[in-house]
Amino acid sequence: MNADVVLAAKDGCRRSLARTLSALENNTLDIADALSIIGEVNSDNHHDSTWKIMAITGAPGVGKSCLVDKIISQWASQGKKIALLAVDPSSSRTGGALLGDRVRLSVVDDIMLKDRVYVRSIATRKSSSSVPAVVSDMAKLLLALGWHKIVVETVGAGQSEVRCAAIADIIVVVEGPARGDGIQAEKAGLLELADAVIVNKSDMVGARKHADEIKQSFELGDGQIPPVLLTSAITGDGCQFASDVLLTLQSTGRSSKARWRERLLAGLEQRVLQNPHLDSVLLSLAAGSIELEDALNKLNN
Ligand SMILES: Nc1nc2c(ncn2[C@@H]2O[C@H](COP(=O)(O)OP(=O)(O)OP(=O)(O)O)[C@@H](O)[C@H]2O)c(=O)[nH]1
Ligand SMILES: [Mg+2]
Repeated sequence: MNADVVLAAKDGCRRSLARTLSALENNTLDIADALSIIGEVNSDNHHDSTWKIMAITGAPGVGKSCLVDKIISQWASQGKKIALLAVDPSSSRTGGALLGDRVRLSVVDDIMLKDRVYVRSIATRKSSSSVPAVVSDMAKLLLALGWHKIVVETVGAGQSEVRCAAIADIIVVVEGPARGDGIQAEKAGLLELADAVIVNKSDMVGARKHADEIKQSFELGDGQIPPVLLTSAITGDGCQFASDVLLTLQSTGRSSKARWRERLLAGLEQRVLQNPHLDSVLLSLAAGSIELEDALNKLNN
């Protein structure tokens, strides 16, 4: 990749930014090289001791995108520059994004705010890197380019998506109202990672009850209990309060061990995927000439 494109991205050219991020996604640009091209940027990030990368995750359709739209608008109107990385659950079988009909964020059409907001979808099915590694590299690049806060929206279903959340400094889990079949995030293993929980769709019946159930579930465990907030991304109820709470949210001690476990596993996966012998080891496994244990030994160095 041409260094001029990276430098143009640094100068604020959105098209060059998109190309630079694509190059990270396609493995034609290494994050270390990108950072050295950019050099030290003059940003006020150094004075901000709160989180840099926040993940918003939760079951499909709970209203993550609508909520992100509201929250980003609040922060952008306070002068923050926010980049949203929306991880598209893509299928390697169909080769396409499953959710083609993502909601369009109103904040990107807001004349006053759009210069402070950048939105990028990530469908990394073509990449030889693991998805969390790509998301993490993109977030690092955007921070180096002077974006203040990176928000990663990822569906909290499936291991790879959960690991995308684990690259963040703080994780916000979104739930919908009670459906009578328990806490969705708990089933997906997300609650242990949560630094805050938002029960969205508070305009619908069962939201308050569900928030109480989640609080009770936290009280049964040990460690610091994260805030459990109610919002309606449609009416706007609770969104201002949620934005304020999230902006200064600290990671809880109880979530950090779970987060490091996911990061560790993602790192091991990345190491295997980038091993130059992967292809030949897979062929040997398929031919039955080596055992799984041998393959693991070959790849794990
Ligand atoms: N009643 C009500 N509907 C909502 C609320 N927030 C979102 N919705 C609706 O829920 C649907 C899904 O919203 P999205 O924001 O796309 O949900 P999401 O969690 O981002 O969905 P995926 O990205 O597909 O997982 C849309 O039809 C929204 O209009 C809310 O607070 N109340
Ligand atoms: Mg969404």
